[in-house]
Amino acid sequence: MAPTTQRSASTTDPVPKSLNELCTILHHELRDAGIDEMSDVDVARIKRIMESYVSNERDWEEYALFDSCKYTRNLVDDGNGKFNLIVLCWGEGQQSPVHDHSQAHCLMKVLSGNLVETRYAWPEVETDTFEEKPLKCTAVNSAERDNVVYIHDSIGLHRVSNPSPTKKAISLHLYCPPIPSCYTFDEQTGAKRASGTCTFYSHRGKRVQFGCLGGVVNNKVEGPDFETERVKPCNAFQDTMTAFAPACEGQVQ
Ligand code: CSS
Ligand code: FE2
Repeated sequence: MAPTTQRSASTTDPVPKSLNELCTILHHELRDAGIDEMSDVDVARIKRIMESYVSNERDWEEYALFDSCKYTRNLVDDGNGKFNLIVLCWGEGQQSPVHDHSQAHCLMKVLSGNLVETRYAWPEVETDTFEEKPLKCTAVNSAERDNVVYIHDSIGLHRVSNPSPTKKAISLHLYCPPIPSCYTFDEQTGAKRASGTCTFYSHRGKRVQFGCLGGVVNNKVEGPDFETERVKPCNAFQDTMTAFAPACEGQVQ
């Protein structure tokens, strides 16, 4: 991150009164943002802005789409390519694999339910051996409604879980810049693999049946992945998210 100059006063922070307002504010705040341009101060400000939005179900119910086999990723705003704002819906016991964030800044706000973020150190690089080593857990953070968690590759890796066997959870994720793909890690061995394309379950409340990274033009889903995904069976989305949500990985162990 770039060096920071202390800017004062959270009193100058805009306070979004709705999810739409949060989108507008983020477009303004992040209009020039890129991977190198977001300083610690910028991150802290965006975190405060996201915290100050009080989750209101009416704002996000159209994105609250669940799948019994995996958590879903529902695109709210593509940030004109500068960022992605995504609603993630976590069924009872569902979780992500351990993953990195492709050098992007990731801010996760809980909209409903409770989530657990388990952090890990990057695996030690073994240059001359292929020794398997469990990942080292560095922190376990619980996040409640309206809490915001920040992570970046400079902090480490993480897994996000909905630990509840009875309650769903919903979170709002800001990625700046957007993450087209990342790496996932085996907790027991540290083995790393490419996630494949991170796809969406819905775009602005419209279901993307087969998973697609492409844009939405005139309400029609477009994108290079779409045709190839079509040939897959009904769980194609699961396949396109191979690493993020392998078949029913989602049970908390
Ligand atoms: N990075 C994961 C969720 S935890 S931040 C994803 O986008 O699917
Ligand atoms: Fe993450």
